[in-house]
Amino acid sequence: MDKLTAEDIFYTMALGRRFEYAAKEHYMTGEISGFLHLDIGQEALSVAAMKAFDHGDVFTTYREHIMAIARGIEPKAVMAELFGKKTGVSEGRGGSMHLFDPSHFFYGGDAIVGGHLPNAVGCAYARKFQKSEHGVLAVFGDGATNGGAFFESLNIASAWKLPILFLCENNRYAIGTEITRVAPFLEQAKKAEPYMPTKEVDGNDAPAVYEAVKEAQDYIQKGHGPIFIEAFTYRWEGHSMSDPGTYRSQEEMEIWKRKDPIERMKKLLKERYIMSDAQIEALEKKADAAVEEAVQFAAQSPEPEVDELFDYVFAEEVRHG
Ligand SMILES: Cc1ncc(C[n+]2csc(CCOP(=O)(O)OP(=O)(O)O)c2C)c(N)n1
Repeated sequence: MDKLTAEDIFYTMALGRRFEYAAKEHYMTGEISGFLHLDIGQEALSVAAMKAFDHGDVFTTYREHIMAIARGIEPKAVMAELFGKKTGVSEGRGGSMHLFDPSHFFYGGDAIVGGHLPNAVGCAYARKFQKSEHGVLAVFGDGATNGGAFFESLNIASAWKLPILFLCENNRYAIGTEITRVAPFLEQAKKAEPYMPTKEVDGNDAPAVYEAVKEAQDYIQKGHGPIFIEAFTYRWEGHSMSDPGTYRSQEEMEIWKRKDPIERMKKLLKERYIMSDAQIEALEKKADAAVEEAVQFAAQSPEPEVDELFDYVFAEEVRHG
């Protein structure tokens, strides 16, 4: 990974974490409502995967604010969406779980666990049919690998050799359920082994995620069919704002906090890329300013109009002939 990419990944991770803490704060004050799932602790995976997969369509889950930003969507538009404002990326209609921007090939933000996987497979089918350069990246949690939609998606993607990367974000918990209580093993990639090549990666190691996703993107674009990566990481916060997370021990959380992906990236910038403390601090300050600007923009933006409430509810009928 070159220095510019490493710097960009660090900056986006720092921005992402600050963004999430700001979202938490504004949820507490009531400016953000509905559900809010934070990604703190998982920034290496979210940012590096998006930066590496620069040539294709992305389908992901409700824990997607940082992914949307890393994909290139303005932090202002993401924060305004969380605030339910008209200037939000989904015009205030989606909220935290439904960030959607076709101009960045970012199709959610899906609230249904594993529900986006068949959609992603459908998109991969379309891309193959169109002979497009685009591959598809589908990100999902360990919990999603227990649903029928997951197995159906792997099956058809492999039978039809579709250009899709299945990226499992294994943070060990599906709300309060530890993965080995509902699956016979910790490594969910084992479920994909009969269907496609699989790879495991340390999800807190941004360069490792970046390289693995780049390689996988190249693989699917060459027409070899689907591929599966499992990245191991940990979320520091509860499942959502309504979850106090009492099912995890303090000791377990401390172990993972010591594996902080941002501190790790910072160390790398200093040691491998010879960046000074002042240079790193400047990036952090830039991230602070971007988040402050995003919050101000969101707070000052208008609400959607009530008389537009039913727009986009039904598709416009297209008449042929
Ligand atoms: C089909 C379906 N079942 C149940 C739920 C409720 N639910 C929301 S998130 C979640 C846990 C998912 O865990 P995982 O896939 O590991 O993702 P993570 O939250 O850890 O990122 C559940 C059960 C849902 N949204 N959709």
